[in-house]
Amino acid sequence: MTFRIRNLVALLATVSLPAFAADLGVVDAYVRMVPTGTPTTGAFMTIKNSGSTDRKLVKADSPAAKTVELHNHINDNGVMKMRQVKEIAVKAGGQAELKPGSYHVMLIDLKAPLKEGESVPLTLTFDDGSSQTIDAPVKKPQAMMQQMDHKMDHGKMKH
Ligand SMILES: [Cu+2]
Repeated sequence: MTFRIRNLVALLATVSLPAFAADLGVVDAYVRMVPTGTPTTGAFMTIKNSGSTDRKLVKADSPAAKTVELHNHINDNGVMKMRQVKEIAVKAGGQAELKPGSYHVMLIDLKAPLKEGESVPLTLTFDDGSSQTIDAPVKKPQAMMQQMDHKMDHGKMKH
């Protein structure tokens, strides 16, 4: 009897864990191309939650940068500023859009210059303890985005 229960518990553990993590999917991830010598850049993506529980992105990591932070842009009296945030909500049945001018993953102190066409590995950790590693291709921002970004005050952060 004990043996059977133990087997059942082991079986449930193997079955339920991957299914749980599969509720979260990342699409359209990319890292913004920056000129050589620029120490920081942003990573953007859409995180979809097909599950029935609200989730939060709580941490991001990458071997490409010394420091990786979750950021948001806020409008401070008409000036856009970046702020570090503890988490980014991904509502049940919804999605979180990480995009220029909004939430993003900040890569600080890049270890090597970015090259267009290459990919940067990003590991995203969620509040349920699950994590996934994705490859985000390095892309040049569209001209309009670039213009918009240059008008932004990034505070003490060098961009
Ligand atoms: Cu930022």
